[in-house]
Amino acid sequence: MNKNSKFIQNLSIGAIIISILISGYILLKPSANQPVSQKSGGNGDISLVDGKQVIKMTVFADRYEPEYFTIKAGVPVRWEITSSGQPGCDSGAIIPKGFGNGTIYLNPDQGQVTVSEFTVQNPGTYKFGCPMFMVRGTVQVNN
Ligand SMILES: [Cu+2]
Repeated sequence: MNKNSKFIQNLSIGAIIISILISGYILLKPSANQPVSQKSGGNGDISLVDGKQVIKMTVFADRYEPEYFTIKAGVPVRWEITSSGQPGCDSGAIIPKGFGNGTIYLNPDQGQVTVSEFTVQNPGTYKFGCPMFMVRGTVQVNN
């Protein structure tokens, strides 16, 4: 093997490694881009207004943002759900499991806010999600 073909071989190996790195970056990017609040609990998004715990959440085609809330049991909750306008299975309805007032039907138009009010009496970890439960979120209810 002469010097030139070895150089071309090294170049091809380098190109393959770079493509692997780029595709890996593209594949992992969505999770790496999650706001810190989603990973650490998102409690900063909850404020107490007129004695109600206000949760603000936006529905995107593939996720809720934030997707994790911590609230207190026995204190009324006002859940303000904003539609991003992105089409998705989750843009039509939210199913709360074991809390709230049943299915929450959303107006999927961009900027529309749907409000659901309820009080959770029993502490625990509750899930909510789209009708197929592929897009999910969590409400942690503490004493
Ligand atoms: Cu779904």
